[in-house]
Amino acid sequence: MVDVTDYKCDREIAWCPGCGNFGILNAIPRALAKIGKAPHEVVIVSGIGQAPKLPHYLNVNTFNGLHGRSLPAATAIKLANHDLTVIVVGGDGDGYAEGGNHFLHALRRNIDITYLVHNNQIYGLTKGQASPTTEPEYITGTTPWGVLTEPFNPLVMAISADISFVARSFSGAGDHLVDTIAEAITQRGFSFVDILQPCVSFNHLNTHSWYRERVTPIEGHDPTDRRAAWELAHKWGDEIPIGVIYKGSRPAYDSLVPAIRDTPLVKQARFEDKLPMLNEEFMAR
Ligand SMILES: Cc1ncc(C[n+]2csc(CCOP(=O)(O)OP(=O)(O)O)c2C)c(N)n1
Ligand code: SF4
Repeated sequence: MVDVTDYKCDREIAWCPGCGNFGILNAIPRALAKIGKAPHEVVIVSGIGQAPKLPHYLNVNTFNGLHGRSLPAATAIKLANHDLTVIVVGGDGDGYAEGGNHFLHALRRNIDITYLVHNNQIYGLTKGQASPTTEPEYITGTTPWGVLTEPFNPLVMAISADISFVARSFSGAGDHLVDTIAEAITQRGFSFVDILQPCVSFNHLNTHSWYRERVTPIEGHDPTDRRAAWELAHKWGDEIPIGVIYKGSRPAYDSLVPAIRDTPLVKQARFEDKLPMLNEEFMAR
């Protein structure tokens, strides 16, 4: 029986008091305990930023790589050992700017991993520069005339790519966030959750109360209806829908690769063990 305390870690947390990241740190072990996943069965992969510090604060297997490069590392881990539950955490800068190219290709592959983006609509770690999801007109150090472009819509991208699971939640949503993460992890294929997460130090527009006044749980929506999902994904403003927005039906990538479909790489004979057989084959040519 898995318990949230199995994930407990006493390392000192370097986030600002009141940071929305705490809600996500609290929800992930609750979601894992809910579905009975023990720490040794899970790897949390991250890049660089405030959000990617999250796995340091849990007793869990971790791979901490370069800024924006977490998805390729997670893909490799999953393909090498698809018995592992692979979760990726990162910020909106990490995922939609520096890692935007990798996001596109992870969507295309529908790899069986769960991607949780802490979307605080700002670069937190590097002190408040605009990110691809910063609101138009918002003034930051890199946008002295205010953001002049339209924000990137990651949900629309994910629905367009027809991945297995697309959801939005809020770091202050408690059980809603736990249930959404648990469902994302149990869903086969690429599961993506955009989590609204206030950065109390550098984003003074999208605050806890700003999000709380707007987030509205989705009701009566059929997540297999792609057109309805597309419309929900475009809703932003006075009302911001949270919940499961889309469920696709494409097969997960690892089920398509003949070399690993039945036996993950880690369980296959080592390459050195195959050498005598390969030598024999080549010499006979
Ligand atoms: C390739 C690269 N570009 C830029 C940086 C500098 N850098 C580190 S974290 C960061 C932004 C982090 O913002 P975000 O990903 O939104 O995460 P948050 O800190 O808000 O959680 C940047 C630009 C870097 N480390 N590597
Ligand atoms: S700078 Fe923002 S994202 Fe980083 S710890 Fe502080 S509140 Fe959180």
